[in-house]
Amino acid sequence: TAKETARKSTKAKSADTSSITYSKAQIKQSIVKHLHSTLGTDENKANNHAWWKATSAAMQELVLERLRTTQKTHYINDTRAVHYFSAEFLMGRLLSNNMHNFNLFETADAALKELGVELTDVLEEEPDMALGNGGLGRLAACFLDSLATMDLPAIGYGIHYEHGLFRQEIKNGAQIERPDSWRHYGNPWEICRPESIQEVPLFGYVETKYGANGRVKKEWHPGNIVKGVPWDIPIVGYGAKTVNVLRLWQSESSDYFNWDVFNSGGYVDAQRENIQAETISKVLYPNDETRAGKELRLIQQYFFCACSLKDIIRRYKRAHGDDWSRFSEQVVIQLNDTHPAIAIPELMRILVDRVELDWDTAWGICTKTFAYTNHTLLPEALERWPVRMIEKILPRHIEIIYEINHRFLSLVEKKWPGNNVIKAKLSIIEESTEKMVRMGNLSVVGSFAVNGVAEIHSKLVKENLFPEFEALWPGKLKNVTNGITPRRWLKACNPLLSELIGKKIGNDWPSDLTRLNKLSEFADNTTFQNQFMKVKQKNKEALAAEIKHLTGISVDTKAIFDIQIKRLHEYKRQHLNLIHIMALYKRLLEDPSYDMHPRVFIFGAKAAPGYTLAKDIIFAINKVADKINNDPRVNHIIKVVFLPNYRVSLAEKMIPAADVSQQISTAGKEASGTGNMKLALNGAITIGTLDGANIEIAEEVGDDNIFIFGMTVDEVTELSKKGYNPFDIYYHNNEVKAVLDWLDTDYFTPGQPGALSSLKNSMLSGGDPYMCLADYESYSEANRALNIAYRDKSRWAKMAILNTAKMGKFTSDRSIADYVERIWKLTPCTVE
Ligand code: 4GP
Repeated sequence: TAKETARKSTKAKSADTSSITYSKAQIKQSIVKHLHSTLGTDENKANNHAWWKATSAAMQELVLERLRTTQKTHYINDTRAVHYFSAEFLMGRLLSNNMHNFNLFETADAALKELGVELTDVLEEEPDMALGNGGLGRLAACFLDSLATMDLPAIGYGIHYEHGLFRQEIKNGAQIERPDSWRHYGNPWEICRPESIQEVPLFGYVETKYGANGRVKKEWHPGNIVKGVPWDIPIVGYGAKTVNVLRLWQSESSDYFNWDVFNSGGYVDAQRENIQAETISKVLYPNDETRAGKELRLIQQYFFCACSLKDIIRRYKRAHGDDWSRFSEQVVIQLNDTHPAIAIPELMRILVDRVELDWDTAWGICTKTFAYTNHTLLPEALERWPVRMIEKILPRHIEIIYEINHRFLSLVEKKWPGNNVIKAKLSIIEESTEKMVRMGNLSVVGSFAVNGVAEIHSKLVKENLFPEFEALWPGKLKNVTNGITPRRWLKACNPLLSELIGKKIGNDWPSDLTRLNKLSEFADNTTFQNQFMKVKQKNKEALAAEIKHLTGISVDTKAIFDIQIKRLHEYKRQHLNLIHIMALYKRLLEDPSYDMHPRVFIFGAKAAPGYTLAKDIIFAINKVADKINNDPRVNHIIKVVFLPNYRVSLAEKMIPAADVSQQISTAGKEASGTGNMKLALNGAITIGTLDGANIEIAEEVGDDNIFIFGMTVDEVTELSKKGYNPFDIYYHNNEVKAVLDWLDTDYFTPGQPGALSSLKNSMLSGGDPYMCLADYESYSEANRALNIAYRDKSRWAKMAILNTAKMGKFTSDRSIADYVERIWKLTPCTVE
C-alpha cells in the first residue's frame, strides 16, 4: 500500500542520514566565508545576529543544492504532487530544524565553538516565522516536514505576510498587541522568484458574448490587477534527501490599465474599489476559529489561490501542453480548511472561460483535484461570505458558484424529491436576510474527499455537520487523525531526552516513532525511571531560568510544572483552570495544612485582539498570579505564571519541562488538538476531557496513564437539550460560589472591584456556554488524583515514560501516510 511505500522510504533514508559528510572544518569555513562575503563583516565585529545569518547562509547553501536536485528529479519523473493550500503556515524557526534534518547539528555546534560562539545563543537570534494563528497553521508546518521526510512530491502554497501573528506584551496584566516584523532585517531562507510572478484580476464586471456557434462566452473585465510575487522557503526533510518548497505570494501593484477608471470616468468613485495592492499580503488576520467577514480577507484568500493555481497550471502545461485529461492525475490540491475554497470556482473559471472546456468536463477535473480538511465545528468558524461581497470583488465567480449550486441542487432533488428543507440546508447559498455563500458546503461539493482531524471530530462532521452529504456521497467523508513532527517536537527541542532514548533503543525513532514503544519495557526499571526524571528535572530547571528571565518570577523546580499552552478561547477553558487554581488558593488559606504538592501553573496564550472575554481571561490569570505569587502564606506551594508572547519557539522551551498537560476543552469542541500530542511525547501526563485526539491518546497510553474527567460529547449534548443552568451548580457547590463571588471583589485587583466580573458573568448570567461549572467537580477530583499520583515518584515516572513510549501513532508521518493512502494516492520519489 501507499502507506508501506511511504514507511519504507522514510526508513531507507534514516539509515542514510549519517552519509551526509560535511566536516566541522568545512562548516566552519563556510560560516566564515558568509560572514565575510555575504554579510561584509568579520569574526571580531560579528554579533550573534550576524553569526546567525552567516550560519544560516552556510546551511542554505546545502539546502539549495538539494532543492535543485529534488526539483530536477520531480520534473524528470513527472511526479504527481500534492499542493497544500493554506492561509497559514506556522513555521517557527528554521536554522536548528534544518541542521537537525541534515544531521549537522552537533558538527555545527562544534564548529561554532571553535569560533568562540555558542550555537544556542545564535539560534535565539532567529525570529519566528509566525505566519499562522495556532493549530491549523502549525499542522501545515508539521505536514510539510513529513512530506519532505517521506520523499513525497509536495508544495505548500500560502501568503507571504509582511506581518505575522502579533507580538504579545503584557502591561499591568493586560494583553497589548504589537506588530511582528519577522523579515525586517532580512530572512536568510527565502528566495524571491520574479520569473514566476503571476497576475490576479479583481473587481470589474462580466460581459456575456455569443460566439458564432451559439456558445455563450463570459468575459471578465477586471477593474484591478495585482501582481503576486512568489517567495520560496525550502523545506528540508529529515535525512535531507528531498527538499520541497513552501511558496508564499506577496502582493504588489501592477501598472495595468484601470478599466474601472476608464469606463466610469469617475476618478473618485473608481478609487473606492481600487484597493491598495500592497495591503493584500500585509498582515495575517489574528483570529482563530472566528472568521471575520472582512473584504480584505476574502481578497487575500482569492489572491493566493489564484496565484497558486496559475503556478500549478504553468507547471502542468510545461509537461503536458494542452492535454487537460491528465490534470487530476498529476495534481491534487488539499484545502486546509475553507480559507482556500475560492480555488474551486477559480479553477472552474479557468477551465470554462479560458480553456473553453464544457462545464461537465471542467467540473469532472475539479472534483477529482480538490480535497478539503475541516478543522473545527464552531459555528462562528464556518466561513460564510455575503453574496454581494463576492459579486463585487469576483463578479465572475459568483456566477460560477450559482451554477455549481444549481447543478448540485438538482442532484439533491433527485435524491430527496420535493424536500425543500434539505435543499435549503445543503444549498451553497444561504437564503438569509443577507444572502451568503457557505464556503463549507462549496468545499464539500467541489471536493472528492473531506476529512476531519481526529476520530471523534470526523464522526461529528459526518453525523452533525454534514449528515446529508454522507448520504449523498457515501465514503466521501473520512478521518485523518492529526500528528506532529517528532523531529522538531522531540529530537530538536528536547536534546537530553532524545539522547537518553537513543542510548536505550537506538536512533531510528525520529523516522519511525512507533519504535518508542520499546521504552515501555523499561517503564518499571528504577534506573531508567531515575534517568528519565533527571532529564525532566534538568528541563524544568532550564524553563525556570527562562521564566525568571521573562517575568522575574522564581519558581520551585521540585514543584509540579503544570502547563496550558494554546490560543485563548472560551472553549479551551483556560478559565476553568483558573477558577480551580483560585479554589486551591482558597483551600490553602482556609487550611494551611491542606495536602498538596507544590505546583506551578504555567500559561501561554494569545487572544484575538477583538475577543474581549478572551483578553479578560488573560487579565484575570495575571491578576490572580500577582496575588498568589506575592502571598507568603501560599507562594511556596502555588505559583502562577503567564509567559508572554507564546509562539513556536517558546513552546519548544516549555514542552520538554512539563509534568502536566492541560487539555480541558468542552467535549465536542476541540477538533483534535496537537499540543496534547507534543506534551505527552515529552513525558507530560494529560489531565483532559474526552475530546479531540485526547480520546486517541487515552487509548494509546491506557487509562492508568492519563487523568480523564468531565462530560462526554453525548453528555454535553444531553445536558444542552435538557437545559443547562449554571446557577444550579453555583448554588449547590460552595467552593464554586465562593470562587466566582471572589471575582466580583477587589481582592485580586485592589481598588478596582468588578475588574474581573466579566468572567463570573460569562459563567453565570452568560449561561456558561462552555459548561465550565458543569465539569468543575469532576475536574477538581481529577486534580486530586493527579496530586496523589505525583507523590509516588516511581508511579509518576512510569506514567511519564509510558506517555513518551506510546506516542508513536501521533507522528505526522503517520498522518501523511494516511492522507497518501486514503486521499492523495501519491508515490514517493527518491532523490539521489
Ligand atoms: C484547529 C483546531 O482547533 C485544533 O483542534 C486542531 O488540532 C487544529 O486545528 C489542527 O487540525 N483549528 C484552528 C482553526 O486552528 O483556526 O480553525
